[in-house]
Amino acid sequence: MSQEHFPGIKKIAYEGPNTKNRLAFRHYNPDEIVGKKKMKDHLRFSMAYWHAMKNPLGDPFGGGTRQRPWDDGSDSVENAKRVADAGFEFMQKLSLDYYCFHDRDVAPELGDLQASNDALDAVADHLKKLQKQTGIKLLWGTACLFSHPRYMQGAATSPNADVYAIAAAQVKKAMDVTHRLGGLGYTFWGGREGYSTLLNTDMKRELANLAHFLHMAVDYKKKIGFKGQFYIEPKPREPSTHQYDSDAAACLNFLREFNLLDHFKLNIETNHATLALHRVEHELNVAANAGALGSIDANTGDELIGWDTDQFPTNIYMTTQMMLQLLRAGGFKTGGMNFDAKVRRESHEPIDLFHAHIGGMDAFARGLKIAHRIIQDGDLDRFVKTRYATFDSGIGKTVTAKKATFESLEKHALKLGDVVPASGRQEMLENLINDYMD
Ligand code: XUL
Ligand code: CO
Repeated sequence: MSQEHFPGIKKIAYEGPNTKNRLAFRHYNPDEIVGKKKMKDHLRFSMAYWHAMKNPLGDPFGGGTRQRPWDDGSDSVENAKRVADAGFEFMQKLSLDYYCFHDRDVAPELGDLQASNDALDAVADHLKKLQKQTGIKLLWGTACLFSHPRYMQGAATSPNADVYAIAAAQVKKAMDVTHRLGGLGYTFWGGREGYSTLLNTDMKRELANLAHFLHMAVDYKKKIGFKGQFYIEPKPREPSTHQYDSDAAACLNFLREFNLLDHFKLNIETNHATLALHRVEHELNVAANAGALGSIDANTGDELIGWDTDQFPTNIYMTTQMMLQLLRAGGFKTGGMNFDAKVRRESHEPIDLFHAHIGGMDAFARGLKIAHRIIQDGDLDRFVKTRYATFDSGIGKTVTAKKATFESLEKHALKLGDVVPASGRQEMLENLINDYMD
């Protein structure tokens, strides 16, 4: 790392909640112990290469606004290496211990597949060197199967077998590189795996092709000895009208139907949950209940705009709810908290990238500490347990033990008068959560 890409910005330090320095952590103190682990081991923060390093910040009405002095926009390997240098300087200055990339974020897509593969290999050598120098790890890799025009009708669900073959070759290469870089995981986000109209779509056939694609990935993983975790990242719409991996429940059903559940966990993204009309804690809970909560793409959406705005998460109530789910599920094993988020188009200066990540990291540090205290105190969990207490004794216990039948329940019901369940006490519990928000 020869040249400094963020001159004037020192390594961001923890200075506590009363500091006036906007380039400091107020809550994220990486080595502070919360429960049994350091904060950094609970949160496992990761930089999303595509947003932090590459996103020019265009929108449907205008082009990019962002100053990225580290990227000359050329398709050269030299440029890609300089972008990587900037990325690793950025991660070091922010104490981001992990990063995630698509093949086409780190290296250019060139005229033919072989040339693109060669460029990717050359940049991967450089990334390996940077990882070694800094100790920063690859959380997961993935392949971009959605930007190139050939993928306009999908990749693993394309109606064209040649497109399907190119997508397979691209994933094979991205898995090789992820493996070579010691990646802890590999993500499949559906990209354009979905459809716009059933008038031209054989959904059954497309899903069978997608399942076979994922089975081939599982086979290849074994073949090359890649031990990283596979993830599927649900998203309901955008870019397609109907995305096949529409939410956590749909993904789990697909994985079960095609015998893939043992090989995949889910990567849950907040703004995707919102687009599916779910709270992110719902999606995390659905995944955790199936033993499939793998990783998190941390961001948030603007509730007044109907698309995937990928904003940095700053809402402490939301991060608290997320951390409650994560802690109850036993925390991350292979996954981490990947900031799949971009600064606003108006925030075009390099320093804005620091403010954005500092805010997100502090918001999750607070959420972690608050959620830990809520769990330690136990009042919330005790309330929930008590709410279901009728299933712990008497007739309810026969249900829990799966001994009940319609006849046995009818016999019991006939003896009952009218029954009024206890209050759900939502407002009291919302007040209880507020008590922790100091
Ligand atoms: C798109 C999205 C992707 C995946 C990786 O909405 O979230 O960036 O995280 O392909
Ligand atoms: Co994502």
